[in-house]
Amino acid sequence: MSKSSSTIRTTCPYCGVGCGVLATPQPDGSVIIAGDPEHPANFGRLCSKGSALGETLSLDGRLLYPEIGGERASWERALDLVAKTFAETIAEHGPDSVAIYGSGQLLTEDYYVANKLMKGFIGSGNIDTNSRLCMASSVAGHKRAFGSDTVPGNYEDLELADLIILVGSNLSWCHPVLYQRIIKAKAERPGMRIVLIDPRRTTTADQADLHLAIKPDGDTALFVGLLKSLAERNAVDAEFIAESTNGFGAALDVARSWNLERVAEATGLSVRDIAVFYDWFAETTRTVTVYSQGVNQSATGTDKVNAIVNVHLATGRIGMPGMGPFSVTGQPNAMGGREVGGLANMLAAHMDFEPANIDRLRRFWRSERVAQKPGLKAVELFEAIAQGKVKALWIMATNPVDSMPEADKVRAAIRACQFVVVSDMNAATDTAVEAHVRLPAAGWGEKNGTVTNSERRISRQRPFLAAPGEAKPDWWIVTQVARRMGHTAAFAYERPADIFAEHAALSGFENEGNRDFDLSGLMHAEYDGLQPVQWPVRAVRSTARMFTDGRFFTPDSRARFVAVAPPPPLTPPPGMLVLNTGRVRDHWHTMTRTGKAARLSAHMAEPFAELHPDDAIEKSIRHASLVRLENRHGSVLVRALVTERQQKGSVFVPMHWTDRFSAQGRIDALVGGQTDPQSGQPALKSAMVVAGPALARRYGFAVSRARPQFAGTDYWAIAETTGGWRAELAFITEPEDWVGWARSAFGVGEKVELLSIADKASGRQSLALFEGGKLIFALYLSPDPVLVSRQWAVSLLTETIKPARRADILVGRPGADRPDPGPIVCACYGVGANQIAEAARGGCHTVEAIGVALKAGTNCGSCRAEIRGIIEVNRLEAAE
Ligand SMILES: Nc1nc2c(c(=O)[nH]1)N[C@H]1C(S)=C(S)[C@@H](COP(=O)(O)OP(=O)(O)OC[C@H]3O[C@@H](n4cnc5c(=O)[nH]c(N)nc54)[C@H](O)[C@@H]3O)O[C@H]1N2
Ligand SMILES: Nc1nc2c(c(=O)[nH]1)N[C@H]1C(S)=C(S)[C@@H](COP(=O)(O)OP(=O)(O)OC[C@H]3O[C@@H](n4cnc5c(=O)[nH]c(N)nc54)[C@H](O)[C@@H]3O)O[C@H]1N2
Ligand code: SF4
Ligand SMILES: [Mo]
Repeated sequence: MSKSSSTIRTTCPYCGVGCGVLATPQPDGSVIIAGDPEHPANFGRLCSKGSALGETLSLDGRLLYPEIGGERASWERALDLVAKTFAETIAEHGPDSVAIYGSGQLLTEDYYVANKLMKGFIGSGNIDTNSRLCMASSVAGHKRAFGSDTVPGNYEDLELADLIILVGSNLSWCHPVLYQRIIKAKAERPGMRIVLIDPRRTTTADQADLHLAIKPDGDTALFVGLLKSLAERNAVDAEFIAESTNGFGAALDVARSWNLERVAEATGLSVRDIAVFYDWFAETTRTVTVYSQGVNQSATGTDKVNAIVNVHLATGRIGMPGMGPFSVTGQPNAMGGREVGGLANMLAAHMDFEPANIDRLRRFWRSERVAQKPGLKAVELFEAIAQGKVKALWIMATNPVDSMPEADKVRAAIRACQFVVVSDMNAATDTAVEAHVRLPAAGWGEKNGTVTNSERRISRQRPFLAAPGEAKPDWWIVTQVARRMGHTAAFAYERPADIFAEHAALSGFENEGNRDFDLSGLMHAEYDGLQPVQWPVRAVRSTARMFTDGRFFTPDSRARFVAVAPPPPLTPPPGMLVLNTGRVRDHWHTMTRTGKAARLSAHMAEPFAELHPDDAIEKSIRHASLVRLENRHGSVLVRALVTERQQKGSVFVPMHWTDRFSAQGRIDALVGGQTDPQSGQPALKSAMVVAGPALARRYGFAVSRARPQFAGTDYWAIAETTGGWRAELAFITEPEDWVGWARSAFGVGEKVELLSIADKASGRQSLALFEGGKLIFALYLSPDPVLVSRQWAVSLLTETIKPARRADILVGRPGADRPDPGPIVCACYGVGANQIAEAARGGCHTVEAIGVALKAGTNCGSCRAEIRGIIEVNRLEAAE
């Protein structure tokens, strides 16, 4: 797309890759979205989620006005109430009786003022963020090793590397544009190798030269064993160790007993595979180790981080092109949050809670109330709320009722809390519906500020839409409350640029190069036109790589080895499975935005549990039937997906489904509150659960024009489609009257007659309503999972239907001229699995050939790994 005069340069609000986006509003209110060819994170590429951003901007479900107790209120009243209640609570019970729970989806300017209010002027450390669930172990690991929370490298290093090790990262789905950059570099330099370390065979494995399907939490053992192996074969950089580090001996002492056999036992990997990995690492100088939630979200996450960093320090592979440990961040502004002190144990500008730093802030902010000690970390915070110790809570841009461990307890704690404020774009998230005060936040496209991506690059998010209703940006809301609490001068900002200038000034304040985070070169930068830039930026120059001189931010400037000992293996109690949780390609977290885009919802339309075939047989769980997962914390009901990709003994469930989209799909209801002792990050990937079949008497599938209501139905999952909704259903107990059930589910009055057919022999039954040429709803019921083509049924909602077709529709039979495209694989062009399989059988044996034939995979490219998988299977079938 060419850039027109109304095109705005902004940044994608999803993952930490931080892609530049060109947004061009159209006269009809729609917005054309394209990748920014000049942005150094993506050079014009976007993934499926980024490409579909224009489809998530509708006002459906938006919170448009402030509300108190569910009633519309003026901003004046709502802000007064929040300020007054916070002030009174603090006056009566002290500053630690209040808290803010924020998010890596706030912009840096929003985050800066929230932190300043809590730590600088309320005087409590009680501001924590969903980054505690996300990056806290990386932060703790960085600080132990480097003395600062510094990501050393940049994206270019991934293209320059000869060996890329992906640990606990499903990069192809979670950081797709970065993944594509790697795959392109590998295509150009086939000598480049990729190793994936993940218990599951994800689509990221498809391009890996070696996939190590490690036992859950086996990572520390694997990297400790690697340290020993490197030392033994003299593959360490003795000079770097001597000049630039401390603690090598102690780390090696712990590692000595970890020979290949012991590592094999702890990781479940073969000695041969481990040896290949160790050989590759030893012989490849240009090595980058990328890690993500399979590392961080663990009870031993910080140790995993340091086990990884140790091998990079031992080989001196840090701070150089194509080398380094690389924690890729999840949220668009996970890094920005860390920079402003969004974590309860950090102060602003990457400063720790040390007396000199507290005093520096006191002087800089001119406040005598700066918090003296760290506040409560997320899991502790919600415990303190449950215990009534924290009495007023303000939640911003996060949905803890779905995303926190022990999610049912978190919901109960929020319900029991005396005063809960939620700032969100949406009115009815599972968290917002529990709030006393709801504040309408401006969202992406409306907000103005900065974010920092995984490679320390600060980019602007610029507005191109007016905020709807009375929605306001988060920085404004916080500033207004702060002023009403009496802090007028300290929060006199008029615009985000004022906040950014102060943030940059603080980072440079008394910073003689002894603190990593320094934006002093941007203090007077022209904010509106700010180009993407990597920090530190001292005296104008930006810094592409850190630690290039072998100096670190510890008191003696040396990096530290941490003597980490592998934990005992994670063994589920008899009869239980390890619950692994994470993401799917086309949804973002609790789906408040991606759930609005039909093409994103088409990729995976219901919550599921991936099980290994052996576990499925043992537990009598059939593919596509229902499975109940439970433990003492809670229970979920999801679809069974039996697959060899899953490791035996564990089950994978996505984190995305909430009470808005499913009957019983909130997976965090089952995750316990165990945390890493260093970082306080919860172990979100290793709960223990019992899995068993849930015997559905009847399964259903429906499409409908209006959003259906299934309250009381055992299993339902709904997804938005073009023209309406689709729903998967299952009934453990059946309603007595199907017609009555359908009327209430689809909102059809008594007087309207429904079409219906039933086949006694097969037990199949369908109900439908047509109005003129329109299908209002169609419901298919069957004793077995319903086989009707989903794509076909969905397409009926946008077609004009002649009366003659009604009978075929009732039986669920596409016309002979309408082959079933199958589940959508390519979200951009709506190409289904059956179409790709057909083309593969017909001779398209490469992803490129499929692209020429069907266009699939030719836009964002996020589906290319899946296309490759389908080609493989069908080539084999064709050959048989
Ligand atoms: N499509 C999509 N992309 C996203 C997001 C999204 O919601 N949707 N969210 C963003 C955010 S905030 C984040 S934090 C990132 C997360 O990005 P990732 O960390 O890549 O994603 P996850 O799926 O959470 O987990 C990654 C992998 O860790 C593996 N794993 C589990 N246990 C272990 C273990 O013990 N060891 C190892 N080595 N691996 C293990 C899981 O099997 C999983 O495949 O994604 C970002 N990008
Ligand atoms: N079991 C399990 N649980 C997990 C994870 C896992 O892998 N497994 N991953 C964890 C991780 S890494 C993360 S990051 C969290 C994510 O979990 P959450 O942060 O809870 O998920 P989101 O859906 O991103 O919530 C963001 C909310 O902010 C709103 N919002 C969007 N933009 C704005 C804005 O500009 N201002 C305001 N005020 N609101 C806005 C959205 O509508 C939405 O309600 O989940 C964590 N929980
Ligand atoms: S990779 Fe996709 S989700 Fe992540 S920033 Fe880029 S376009 Fe957005
Ligand atoms: Mo995250």
